[in-house]
Amino acid sequence: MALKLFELVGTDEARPFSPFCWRTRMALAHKGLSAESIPWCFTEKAAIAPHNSEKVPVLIDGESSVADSWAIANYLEDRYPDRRSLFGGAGRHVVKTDTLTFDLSAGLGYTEDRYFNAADVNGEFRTRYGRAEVLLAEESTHKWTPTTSFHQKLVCTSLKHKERRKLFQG
Ligand SMILES: N[C@@H](CCC(=O)N[C@@H](CS)C(=O)NCC(=O)O)C(=O)O
Repeated sequence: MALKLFELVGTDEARPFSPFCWRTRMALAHKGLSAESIPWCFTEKAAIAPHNSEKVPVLIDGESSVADSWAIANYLEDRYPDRRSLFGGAGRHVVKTDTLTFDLSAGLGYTEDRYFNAADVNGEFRTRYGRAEVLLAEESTHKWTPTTSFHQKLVCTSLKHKERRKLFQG
Protein backbone atom coordinates (compact mmCIF):
# COMPACT_ATOMS: atom_id res chain seq x y z
CA MET A 1 0.00 0.00 0.00
CA ALA A 2 1.46 3.37 -1.01
CA LEU A 3 2.37 5.66 1.85
CA LYS A 4 1.43 9.34 1.79
CA LEU A 5 2.79 12.12 3.95
CA PHE A 6 1.23 15.49 4.73
CA GLU A 7 4.21 17.85 5.03
CA LEU A 8 4.47 21.57 5.64
CA VAL A 9 5.36 23.78 2.68
CA GLY A 10 5.44 27.47 1.89
CA THR A 11 5.23 28.92 -1.59
CA ASP A 12 7.53 26.23 -3.00
CA GLU A 13 5.75 22.86 -2.70
CA ALA A 14 8.98 21.05 -3.52
CA ARG A 15 10.63 22.35 -0.33
CA PRO A 16 8.95 21.04 2.83
CA PHE A 17 10.46 23.04 5.67
CA SER A 18 9.24 21.53 8.93
CA PRO A 19 11.90 19.75 11.03
CA PHE A 20 9.15 17.47 12.38
CA CYS A 21 8.33 16.40 8.82
CA TRP A 22 12.04 15.94 8.10
CA ARG A 23 12.15 13.57 11.07
CA THR A 24 9.51 11.44 9.40
CA ARG A 25 11.30 11.65 6.05
CA MET A 26 14.49 10.45 7.74
CA ALA A 27 12.64 7.63 9.51
CA LEU A 28 11.10 6.54 6.18
CA ALA A 29 14.48 6.70 4.43
CA HIS A 30 16.11 4.69 7.20
CA LYS A 31 13.43 2.04 6.77
CA GLY A 32 13.89 2.11 2.98
CA LEU A 33 10.31 3.34 2.48
CA SER A 34 9.09 6.14 0.28
CA ALA A 35 5.95 8.22 0.67
CA GLU A 36 4.10 10.42 -1.77
CA SER A 37 4.16 14.03 -0.56
CA ILE A 38 0.91 15.86 0.17
CA PRO A 39 1.97 19.52 0.43
CA TRP A 40 0.16 21.20 3.35
CA CYS A 41 -0.07 24.85 4.48
CA PHE A 42 -0.79 26.15 7.99
CA THR A 43 -4.34 27.17 7.04
CA GLU A 44 -5.39 23.78 5.64
CA LYS A 45 -6.59 22.38 8.98
CA ALA A 46 -9.62 20.72 7.36
CA ALA A 47 -7.41 18.44 5.27
CA ILE A 48 -5.86 16.77 8.32
CA ALA A 49 -8.84 17.04 10.70
CA PRO A 50 -10.14 13.58 9.63
CA HIS A 51 -6.81 12.21 10.89
CA ASN A 52 -7.35 13.75 14.35
CA SER A 53 -4.55 16.23 13.98
CA GLU A 54 -4.06 19.97 13.68
CA LYS A 55 -0.39 19.58 12.87
CA VAL A 56 1.86 17.78 10.42
CA PRO A 57 3.46 15.37 9.81
CA VAL A 58 0.55 13.03 9.24
CA LEU A 59 1.33 9.71 7.61
CA ILE A 60 -1.34 7.80 5.65
CA ASP A 61 -0.77 4.09 5.25
CA GLY A 62 -3.77 2.60 3.47
CA GLU A 63 -6.67 2.74 5.91
CA SER A 64 -4.45 3.85 8.81
CA SER A 65 -3.26 7.35 9.58
CA VAL A 66 -0.79 8.50 12.22
CA ALA A 67 0.04 12.02 13.38
CA ASP A 68 3.12 13.22 15.31
CA SER A 69 6.68 12.41 14.22
CA TRP A 70 7.41 10.31 17.31
CA ALA A 71 4.16 8.32 16.98
CA ILE A 72 4.93 7.84 13.28
CA ALA A 73 8.42 6.48 14.06
CA ASN A 74 6.90 4.00 16.52
CA TYR A 75 4.21 3.07 14.01
CA LEU A 76 6.78 2.43 11.26
CA GLU A 77 8.86 0.31 13.63
CA ASP A 78 5.85 -1.84 14.58
CA ARG A 79 4.28 -1.98 11.12
CA TYR A 80 7.52 -2.73 9.23
CA PRO A 81 9.54 -4.87 11.68
CA ASP A 82 11.48 -6.63 8.91
CA ARG A 83 13.03 -3.37 7.76
CA ARG A 84 16.09 -1.79 9.35
CA SER A 85 15.29 -0.83 12.94
CA LEU A 86 14.94 2.82 13.90
CA PHE A 87 15.76 1.96 17.48
CA GLY A 88 18.75 -0.39 17.11
CA GLY A 89 20.78 -1.67 20.06
CA ALA A 90 19.66 -3.61 23.08
CA GLY A 91 16.40 -2.27 24.40
CA ARG A 92 13.16 -3.11 26.05
CA HIS A 93 9.69 -1.58 26.14
CA VAL A 94 8.97 -1.68 29.87
CA VAL A 95 5.55 -0.10 29.30
CA LYS A 96 3.84 0.21 25.92
CA THR A 97 0.23 1.35 25.76
CA ASP A 98 -1.55 3.76 23.42
CA THR A 99 -0.95 6.65 25.82
CA LEU A 100 2.27 5.74 27.61
CA THR A 101 5.59 4.19 26.66
CA PHE A 102 8.61 3.69 28.88
CA ASP A 103 11.75 2.20 27.31
CA LEU A 104 15.17 1.19 28.57
CA SER A 105 18.05 0.80 26.15
CA ALA A 106 21.79 0.37 25.94
CA GLY A 107 24.25 0.59 23.11
CA LEU A 108 27.44 2.02 21.71
CA GLY A 109 27.50 5.62 20.56
CA TYR A 110 29.90 8.16 19.17
CA THR A 111 29.84 11.78 20.27
CA GLU A 112 31.82 14.68 18.87
CA ASP A 113 31.96 18.02 20.68
CA ARG A 114 33.17 21.14 18.90
CA TYR A 115 34.33 24.25 20.77
CA PHE A 116 34.35 27.88 19.69
CA ASN A 117 37.55 28.30 21.73
CA ALA A 118 40.12 25.54 22.09
CA ALA A 119 39.61 23.66 25.37
CA ASP A 120 42.04 21.62 27.43
CA VAL A 121 40.92 18.00 27.10
CA ASN A 122 43.16 15.51 28.87
CA GLY A 123 46.13 17.88 28.69
CA GLU A 124 45.67 18.67 25.00
CA PHE A 125 44.18 21.85 23.53
CA ARG A 126 41.44 20.83 21.15
CA THR A 127 38.71 22.47 19.09
CA ARG A 128 36.87 19.18 18.79
CA TYR A 129 36.70 16.04 20.88
CA GLY A 130 35.23 12.78 19.59
CA ARG A 131 34.95 9.52 21.46
CA ALA A 132 33.08 6.21 21.46
CA GLU A 133 30.86 5.75 24.49
CA VAL A 134 28.76 3.13 26.16
CA LEU A 135 25.22 4.51 26.46
CA LEU A 136 22.45 3.69 28.87
CA ALA A 137 19.12 5.40 28.30
CA GLU A 138 15.60 5.65 29.56
CA GLU A 139 12.87 7.32 27.59
CA SER A 140 9.16 7.89 28.02
CA THR A 141 6.27 9.39 26.08
CA HIS A 142 2.98 10.40 27.69
CA LYS A 143 0.14 11.21 25.32
CA TRP A 144 -2.11 13.74 27.03
CA THR A 145 -4.55 14.56 24.22
CA PRO A 146 -4.69 13.50 20.54
CA THR A 147 -2.46 16.48 19.71
CA THR A 148 -0.34 16.91 22.85
CA SER A 149 2.29 14.59 24.22
CA PHE A 150 5.26 14.86 26.57
CA HIS A 151 8.46 13.12 25.61
CA GLN A 152 11.59 12.89 27.75
CA LYS A 153 14.85 11.01 27.41
CA LEU A 154 17.82 10.63 29.73
CA VAL A 155 21.07 9.22 28.33
CA CYS A 156 23.99 8.28 30.59
CA THR A 157 27.36 7.97 28.91
CA SER A 158 30.64 6.44 29.96
CA LEU A 159 32.55 9.76 29.85
CA LYS A 160 35.13 9.59 32.62
CA HIS A 161 34.81 12.00 35.53
CA LYS A 162 38.26 13.51 34.84
CA GLU A 163 37.38 14.19 31.17
CA ARG A 164 33.99 15.68 32.07
CA ARG A 165 35.54 18.01 34.65
CA LYS A 166 38.08 19.26 32.11
CA LEU A 167 35.40 19.84 29.49
CA PHE A 168 33.25 21.89 31.84
CA GLN A 169 36.23 23.87 33.14
CA GLY A 170 36.92 24.74 29.50
N1 LIG B 1 4.99 16.99 18.26
C1 LIG B 1 4.70 17.15 16.85
C2 LIG B 1 4.91 18.59 16.45
C3 LIG B 1 4.41 18.86 15.04
C4 LIG B 1 4.37 20.33 14.72
O1 LIG B 1 4.54 21.20 15.59
N2 LIG B 1 4.13 20.62 13.45
C5 LIG B 1 4.03 22.00 13.01
C6 LIG B 1 4.88 22.22 11.77
S1 LIG B 1 6.60 22.37 12.21
C7 LIG B 1 2.59 22.28 12.57
O2 LIG B 1 2.00 21.48 11.89
N3 LIG B 1 2.07 23.41 13.01
C8 LIG B 1 0.74 23.81 12.61
C9 LIG B 1 0.11 24.74 13.58
O3 LIG B 1 0.65 24.91 14.68
O4 LIG B 1 -0.93 25.28 13.23
C10 LIG B 1 5.59 16.18 16.04
O5 LIG B 1 6.61 15.74 16.57
O6 LIG B 1 5.22 15.84 14.92
